[in-house]
Amino acid sequence: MKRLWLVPLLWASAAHGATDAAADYQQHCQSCHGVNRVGSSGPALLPESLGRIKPAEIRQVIEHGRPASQMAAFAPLLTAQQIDALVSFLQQPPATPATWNEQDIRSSHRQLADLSQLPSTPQHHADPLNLFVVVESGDHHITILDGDRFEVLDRFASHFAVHGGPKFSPDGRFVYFASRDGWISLYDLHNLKLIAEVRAGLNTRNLAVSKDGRWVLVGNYLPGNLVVLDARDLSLVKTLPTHSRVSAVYTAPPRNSFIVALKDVNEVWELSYAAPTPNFEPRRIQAQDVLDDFSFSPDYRQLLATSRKAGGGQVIDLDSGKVVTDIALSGMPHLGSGTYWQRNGQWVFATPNISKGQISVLDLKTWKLIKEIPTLGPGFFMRSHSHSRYVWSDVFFAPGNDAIHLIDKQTLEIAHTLRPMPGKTAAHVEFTQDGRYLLLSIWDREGALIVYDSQTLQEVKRLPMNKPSGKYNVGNKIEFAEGTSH
Ligand code: DHE
Repeated sequence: MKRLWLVPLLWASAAHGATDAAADYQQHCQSCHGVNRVGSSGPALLPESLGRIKPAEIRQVIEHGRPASQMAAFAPLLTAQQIDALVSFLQQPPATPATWNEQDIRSSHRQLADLSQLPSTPQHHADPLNLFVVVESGDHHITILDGDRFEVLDRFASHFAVHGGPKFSPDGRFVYFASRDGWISLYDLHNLKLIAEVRAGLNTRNLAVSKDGRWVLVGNYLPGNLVVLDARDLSLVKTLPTHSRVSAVYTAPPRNSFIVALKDVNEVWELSYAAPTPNFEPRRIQAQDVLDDFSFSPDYRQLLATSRKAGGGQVIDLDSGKVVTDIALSGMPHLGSGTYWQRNGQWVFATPNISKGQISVLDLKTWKLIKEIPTLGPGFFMRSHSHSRYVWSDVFFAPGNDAIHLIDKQTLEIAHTLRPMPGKTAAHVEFTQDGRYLLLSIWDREGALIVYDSQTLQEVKRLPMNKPSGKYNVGNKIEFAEGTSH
């Protein structure tokens, strides 16, 4: 008999907690984080948006706020139980599923400047092809840097959590950003001005720009779809449902197409933009596994993807759609960060591994493993330049992540290990267009961008920055240069 009483009591108290949290959300959070938690002036608070944050951190932010942001501390207003209830409430999907349709995309579009009224030549004295775009993830800002003098030309607020590399128009004048919250922004590097923005989804992965500069493709987790935008002003062209979360989108310049990685189905999609008015109908390449982290051969004929079934990586020929080979790679390769170079007249490809402290080096013709280079710990990013003797590779996931390895591209040995700021994570490098200098990030709120001479390895300059995550050189990016990310 007692049990019969206990169950309804527990149920009633759980239901009461949920109702309280919903009411607390409405009262304290909704004005900034939006109706149904889809975001407004503050970021979206959906499970897809919060998945990367531990519950303890969510709790900490509610209690104490976020420095240098509008997020206030709620500890004085809410009890510990109310905060606990809010933390679990935010990790559950909303009672009414969050949606974002074509009308929402159109309504979110904002034209911030009239391009036709702006000069079409650079309105600054820096070399437009040697600018750097730096994402400062600590306080969600973008810095534009003169790549010759290493001086700041502009710094502006981005949307919450820009992720993936910003992508450029083929002439290097425009740069496009994607935030995890779905906002796509268009910025003019000649006039140092934001031109337009649009919210393409509620939870976005990344974007790609077509080789001809006409289209921007956005890949979303929520809703699971692709969004095609007009690259001139980010107006909506088309949405394509994928019936799967989209892991990432890439442009394949020699193929005049976009390649799409899908998270929930065994398919890779190719969307041609070769026609004067493309219809973006996908060519579906059937795969034997979910393939969601890619790298490409330099000619974009072959795709190298992580595959659990293949025990590491799988190579797909993009023309035939057939599997070329499986590659056993035991350390969970992070292929998207891989890089290639010439060694003894042959192309080699190297990738860091997320679960093992080793760099895997492959022959790009035979796809045979040449060497596994032991490192101080699992890494995330690798970078080089055709004029650099070394590949720079971090140890992102290890306790000693203040170290960065310089791997000799010919001997495949670690030639140097630097510790630019002991105790602070050193990661992500990008070279100047001529390869003479390189910029390295210290991923800390009191971090820095450190400029090195790539030959002497001497530090040339240190610019204090707020967790500078990635940095991207315009010239290297628009040339799809060897050694950088594409
Ligand atoms: Fe990234 C690029 C996926 C977590 C920083 N990341 C990419 C790309 C993909 C990807 C597919 C290439 C897209 C592009 O450049 O257009 N990233 C993923 C994940 O699946 C993962 C592991 C989990 C997730 O939730 O997304 C993940 N990434 C992170 C982070 O936690 C990092 C370190 C911090 C952050 O900003 O979120 C991070 N990812 C980056 C950066 C790039 C990136 C800086 C661009 C690299 C480049 O040099 O081009």
